[in-house]
Amino acid sequence: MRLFAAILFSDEVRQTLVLAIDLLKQQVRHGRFTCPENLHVTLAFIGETTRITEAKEALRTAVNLHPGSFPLRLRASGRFNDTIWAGIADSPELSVLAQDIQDELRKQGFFVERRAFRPHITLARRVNCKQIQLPIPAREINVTFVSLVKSEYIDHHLRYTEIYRVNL
Ligand code: 2AM
Repeated sequence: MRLFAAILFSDEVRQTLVLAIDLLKQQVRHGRFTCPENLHVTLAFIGETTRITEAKEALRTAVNLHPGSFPLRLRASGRFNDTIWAGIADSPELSVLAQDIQDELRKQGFFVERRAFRPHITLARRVNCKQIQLPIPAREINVTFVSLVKSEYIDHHLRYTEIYRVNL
């Protein structure tokens, strides 16, 4: 299955992001908007694998290196080409957590790309608009767990399912 490690959100945080997506929908003609249950921050992309036990072990080991839950703050929106995202304010805890998860996955033999970690929450892809005005409330998120998430296409829709969770 196709897997990634991520931070998932409470209904309240998702609601804030859904309001931003609604605002975005008013400004663009086309786009593939992230559905509320799929909103997340990717910490490490694992890709196609059958080695689920090892992926869980890597997540557990990395999380055990950390002192506990920590706050994140939503930040202004931005874009990579035609992808629109909500930003995350700089967080040493988040960067170290993502790095440790990636390192533990590598120790377990997974290939994880060494690209710079730029935490974001994808709100929409394939958006055809030059300028967007998308304020994001600077709300705080308390991160209390990390998830292993399965990604699949069902009836042409992207579905993410949490298959494992480790509390911080
Ligand atoms: P995103 O975090 O920018 O939205 C599941 O596919 C998640 O992993 C998506 O959230 C996606 O991007 C991210 N992802 C997909 N392919 C990736 C890759 N090759 N490297 C890093 N992240 C990837």
